[in-house]
Parts: sequence; C-alpha cells; structure tokens
Amino acid sequence: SIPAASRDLWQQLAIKEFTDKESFQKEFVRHVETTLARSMYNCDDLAAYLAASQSIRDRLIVAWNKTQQKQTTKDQKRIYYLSLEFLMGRAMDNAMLNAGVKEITKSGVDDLGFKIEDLLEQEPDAALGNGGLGRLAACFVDSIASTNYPGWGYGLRYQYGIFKQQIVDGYQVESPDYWLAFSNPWEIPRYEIAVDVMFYGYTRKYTNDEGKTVSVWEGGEQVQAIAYDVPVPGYDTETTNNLRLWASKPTREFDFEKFNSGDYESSVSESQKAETISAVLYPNDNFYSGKELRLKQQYFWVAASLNDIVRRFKKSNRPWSDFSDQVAIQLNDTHPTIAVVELQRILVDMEGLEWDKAWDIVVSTFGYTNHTVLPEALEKWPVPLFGNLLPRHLEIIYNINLFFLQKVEKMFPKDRDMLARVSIIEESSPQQVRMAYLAIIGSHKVNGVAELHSDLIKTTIFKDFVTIYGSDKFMNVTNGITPRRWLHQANPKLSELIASKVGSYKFLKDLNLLKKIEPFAKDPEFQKKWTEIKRFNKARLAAHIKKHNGIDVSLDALFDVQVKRIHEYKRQQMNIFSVIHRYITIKAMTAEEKKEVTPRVCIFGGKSAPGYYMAKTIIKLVNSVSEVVNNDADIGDLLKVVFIADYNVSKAEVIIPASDISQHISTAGTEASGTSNMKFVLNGGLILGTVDGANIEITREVGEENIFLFGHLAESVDDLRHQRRFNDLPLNPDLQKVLDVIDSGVFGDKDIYGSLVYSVTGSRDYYLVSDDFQSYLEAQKLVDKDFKDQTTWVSRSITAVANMGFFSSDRAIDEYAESIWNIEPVAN
Ligand code: 475
Repeated sequence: SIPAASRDLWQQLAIKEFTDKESFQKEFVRHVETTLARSMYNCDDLAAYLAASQSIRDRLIVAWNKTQQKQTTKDQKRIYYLSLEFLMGRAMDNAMLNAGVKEITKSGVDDLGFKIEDLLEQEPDAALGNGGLGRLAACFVDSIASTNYPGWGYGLRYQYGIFKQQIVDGYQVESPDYWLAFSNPWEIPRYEIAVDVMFYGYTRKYTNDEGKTVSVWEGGEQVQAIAYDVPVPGYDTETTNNLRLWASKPTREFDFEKFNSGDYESSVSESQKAETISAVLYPNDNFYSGKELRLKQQYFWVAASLNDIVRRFKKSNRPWSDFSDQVAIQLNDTHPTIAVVELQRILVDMEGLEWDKAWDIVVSTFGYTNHTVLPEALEKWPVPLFGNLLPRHLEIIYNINLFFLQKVEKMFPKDRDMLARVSIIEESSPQQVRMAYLAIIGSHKVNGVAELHSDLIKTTIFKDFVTIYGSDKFMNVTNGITPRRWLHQANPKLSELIASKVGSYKFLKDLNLLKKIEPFAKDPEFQKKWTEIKRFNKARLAAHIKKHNGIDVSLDALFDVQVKRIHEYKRQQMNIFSVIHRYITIKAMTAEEKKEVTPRVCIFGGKSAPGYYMAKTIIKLVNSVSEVVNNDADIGDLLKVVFIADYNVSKAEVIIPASDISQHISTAGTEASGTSNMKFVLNGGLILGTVDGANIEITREVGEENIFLFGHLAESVDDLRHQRRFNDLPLNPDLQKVLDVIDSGVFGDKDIYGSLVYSVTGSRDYYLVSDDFQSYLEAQKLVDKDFKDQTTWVSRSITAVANMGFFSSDRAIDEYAESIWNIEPVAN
C-alpha cells in the first residue's frame, strides 16, 4: 500500500467520473485515439461502440472500487452466488441505464456522428448460459446490486458461450459463439489473482506432530484459475458489485518441468489441455450428461471460488466459528455441490478443524436451489469417474454419508429401504454419487423456484428428506425478473407511459408501484397510447422478421409467441400441431367463413441441445409448416408461421414486447417456474398457459379473467400417464387429423417426423399432448374470439401489468436475503 506521505497526492489525482456530455465526449475520443489507436477517419460503429463502452466501463470501475472499499470497511456478511451459467446478454445499455448516463451518452455520440442504437447493436451477447437457470442468475446479480446487498457472483469465463443457431433447409445447425473475438470491454482481467487447482492424484494418511491422523491429497495435475471481473452496476445506486469469472491456464511449474526435459511440444499440448477446461459451455438445458470434462469444470470453478472466499475471510482474523456469520453461499442447482465437500476439506484437512465443528460451519453456510424435477436433469456422477478425478473428495463424501446414515438409522431403526433410498451413494453398477442429496445434506435451506414446484419437490423427489429434516428446511422462493432490463430497456415507450401515471420511474425499483396504473385500465386515452406502443413494438419485430425470414406479417394480426429452449416437456410440438389444425381448418372454409377468422402470426424461437433428436425434429417441423403455410394463397394474412433463428437475450428484448399472446404450455408439474411468462405479462402480453410453475401465481396476481388457462392439473398427471401406459386409449380426434396430414407428406417426407408422431400416440405420450389437445384448442378459440374485442383486451393487458409487482427479482432477492442468507444491505 502507498506510503502515508504520498496519499494526499493520490487523493488529488483520483479519477473523476464523467458527469456531463462534454466530459463523456473527451473520454470517448481519448479511447478512440489511444486505447483503440484509431482516428476520426477510421472510426466505424464497432470502434465507436468499443470507445463508448470503455468510457462507461471506466466509470463503473470507479463506482466498483468505492463499493468494494465500503463493503470491506463495513465488513458485513456477504452472499456468494455460485452459478455455472450467467446469461447476461448485452452490457452497454444496462450500464448506461443503471449508472444514469444514458442521455449524456446518447447525445454525446450523436454530436460525434453516431447513432447510439447502432453502437448498441455492435455488442455480442454474453451468452454464458442455456436458458432459465442462467438468465435467473443474471437477473439476480442485477437485483443484488440494485438493492445494495454485498454480494458476488462466481462463474466460468467460457471462451464459447451457447452456440449460434442457424436454420439450414429447416434444420438447426450449430456454430461456435466467438463472443470474445473483438475484445471484451466489460471484463477486467486480474492476472495477479490466480489459484492453483488440482485434479487426479491420490490420498495418503499420516500422523502429524500432535498425534492426529490426517489425510493429504497429492500427486495430481495442476491447472491455474485466472480471475476476470465483470462489474455489475446497481440501478440508481452507487453500488457496483462483482461477477468473478474464472478462466483456466496451465501452471508455470508444469510447463517448466516439461520444457527443461526437452519436451517442448508436449509442454505446449499440456497447456492446451488446461485451457479446454473453461473453453466451452455445455449446451444442455434441463439435462444431465455425465462427461468428465463437465465435472472438471465444476471442481475447477468451485475450488477457485472457495479459495477466494476463504482467503477474504481469513484477512479479517476472525475465528472459524464466525465463518457463516460472514459468508453465505448459494448453490444455483447441483452444479456447484462439490463446494460442500471442498469447504469441509479446507476446514478439516488444511485448517485442522474437528470434523463436527467443520460440518456445522459448512451446513450453516450453504443454501441449495433446485430448478427442475425432471429425472433426466438430476446429476449423478459414477463413483469410479469421481474417485479418479477427486479421490479425497470421494472419501469425504463417504464420511458425510456415513454420519448422515447413522443419524437416519437412529431415527428410523431397521428401515433398510429408507437408508438405501436416501444414501448419497446409489447402489447401481457402477455406483453413483447423487448430487442433489449431497446438496440437501450440506445445506441449511433448500428451495424450489415457484410454489407448485416447491410443493412438488417436498412430496416427490425429496420426500424422504422432509421426513428426516422436517419441512422447515424446505421452502419456496418464487423467481423474479429485473424490471430494468425486461421493462425499461426492452420497452422504453411503455416504461415512459407508465412513468407518466406513476409520477416517476420509481416503479423500476419498487415494482408494486405499477398498481397505480390500474385505475386507467378502461381510460380511452390511456388505452389508445397503450395500443400504439404495442403496435410500435410489433412493427419493430415485423421488421426483424422481414429482414431475417423474408416474411411479411400484418400488424393487425394477433402475434402469438412461444420462445424458449426446445424441449418435449415444454410442448412446442403441441403448439405446431395446433397451428397445423388451424391451417387445415382455414383451408376448409368458405370465403364467408374466412371473414370471421382472427388473423395470427405464430412465432417460434429457441435452441435445441445439439444431441436432442426429438427437439431437432420439432424445429424442422415448424420450419416446414412455415414454408407451406406462408406460401399458400388460400391463407394469405390469416395465418403466418415464423421460426426466429438464434433466440437469445437480445432477441428476447425485441420479441417479448411485441406479443399479444405468449405460450407457456408445459405438461402440468414439469416447468419448475418459467420466467419468460413474467416478462411477457410485464410487457402487456397475455398468457395462454397450463396450470404449471409460476403461471399459477401469475394467475393469482393478475386475476383469472386476465389469463387463458387450459389442460389437466399436476395432480392428475400420474394417473393419466398410468392410464395411457396400460390402456389402449384413443387418440384425440383433432390430433389424429393433424398427424394424418403430417403423414400425407404435405410437410415433406413423413419419415422425418416418424418418431415425433410416434411419441404422442398410444402408450408413449409421456407429456400428455393427446390428453390436453382438446382443451388447448378450446382455449385457442377463446383467444381468437376475445382478441376481436380490443377494448376489453387492452384493459385486461393494463390490469395484468398493474398487478405484476410481485415478480420483480428485487423481491425474490429480499426473500433470499431475509430467510436464507441472513444478510443486510450496505447503507449508501
Ligand atoms: C427451469 N437447466 C425453469 C428456471 O429457476 C425455471 C439443468 C441441468 C443442466 C443444465 N441446465 C439446466 C435447468 O435446469 C433450468 O434452466 N431450469 C429452469 O430454471 C429458473 O424458471 O422452469 O426449467
């Protein structure tokens, strides 16, 4: 640190943030001419984007430094959010908004010959996530900063985020996401913050000086974790938190040895091997694939993060018993569960604590959030693979399991089945480590992400653990979304209109203030403006569709949107089947009957996991139907079908504000929460949905007259599946008609769709498409009818928005802070 005598000078020289247009412009030009080594003669939009970003980033860093200093001085308990995915999207618009410099920047670049909109378009998405889980983490870090909680995110700095999706001949084709190609102004590399992480090797026991038997783990391979810090600015506050992402690098020692032995080539190939750890995001959503590299990623990221957290704690010279008064760690799904074991290892093997003392600290530190009940998504690592990569961790898991099972045995003597059911080790061949069980046992709170989901985990997959621990350990925190990005940035006109009635933009921090627009739901003047804004947003999306799909869509048509990862449980197949039903119905109409049809644009978007055959077939069917329907002269504007390629966060920001109806139609009990449902309603669209996930709570808040619900309830799903499995139930007749049309070859060779058709017929229909089809079509009819009465429709839209306050991620974060993390905001 700087000698006292020089500190005054430092203080005088402290960086001043730009505060007006002129000072921004100075910074901008300085970055163009020095940082980028360009001039006014060769500054294109990309260079201008980079220079503007650098200027804003400098500002964030000043706020970031102040925040870190303040948080260190206050020394309050911090929350560390461990997530393998942070689906951040673009940073620039959000940074300008949160830092309150949007107007300055906009007019600043305007004077200099640039349009801010063009600059924003230059930024690649930070697409370090698959879908809901990753985007939730991004909303959460925004809210943690905006509500002034001291908190860090920890993740991996993937060189390649989620793949880019192209549609070729109707099929999804994947290509790499080169998001770092033009440098990333939003990260600060911290080469000095490097952590060595070990894999493989062996364990050894020895007796130390005090006569205690201790275990060591040694002889493994080392890789280095390098920190990259991404400032996370809060909205309308100086608080700027940190998202620390780790990248893998080879360790110097390792290279050096090889190099000295003359084996230069293999030393370089070792380096490449080390770098592959953080190279690529696994592109699966709601699906577990047991690849060794994935477990390596998990341990690499967890070990680096815990090392960082423990190092920070040790600086305070507190006793270990204070650890969980200073540190809360949230596990975003089971992906970071090895952290439970790593902390126990640090405390026992490295710091010499007694097992029980250490274990109390561990359990009071961790909380675990479950995001899915789908069995194919639950992580189970084969014991041989696990023990080879992390031998000491496996031993510790066996110990944790032993002590846990002893406790269970005492509670339920002679219940062998219970012991087998709850053991962390599944007795299959090979044996498997059940990560969700380890997460439950190692945490003081376990939560689901919407009420139904939290109830379901208590009565199904984690039932035995409720019996063992009691139900207080299990709770619900319904998901939320950040209104900054998902209302103000995505829909600035609607935000402005709302502000005109609320009296300010305070609703962006206190979303319950939306209630104030409810009295205007039937106000003709307000309705007119509301309608104009929806139309403006539809025109913006129509332009995107024209540009990328070459399809003309009418703004008078009902925009019907289903955008999310493609998955059988989300039932995009049911949606496209109903589109085909609509198509054949219209085709069979007389000219007179056609006059009564509500014109529709059916918009689909979403990526399939590269190895998910059924999801890929659904994409192909949507594109084939699009091809046929859009070119059928009998149909005209009555029906258009569009597949928007490469759905991502920045496309969502354009698509969501343009919807009249969005679909959230998962088989009841399968979608844990859903968060896009919240985004659509917040932007004035209504929902067509099943009684699933957060749809249920949205209904409670906005009123059942303002949502279109259909389908069987979660409680009947088991019965229905049973009946399908063991009885030869007839297929829904309307669905049969649709499948017959597909079979006729209208949408291309019927063999392409063979397995998709097969999956919804007879005893196979696991997601109950056939059972829900009738009620789905009826709900669709009601939508068509209701859309014709625009006055009522718009008042429903306004009423729904007015009642969405609950779904702010600020509320969700307050709930976590209060009932799981036990942390307080740092006063400004
Ligand atoms: C739910 N992803 C949504 C959202 O809580 C919910 C799982 C394993 C491996 C890789 N990715 C995953 C998920 O499980 C996931 O995204 N779950 C989603 O979490 C936030 O709103 O209903 O499906």
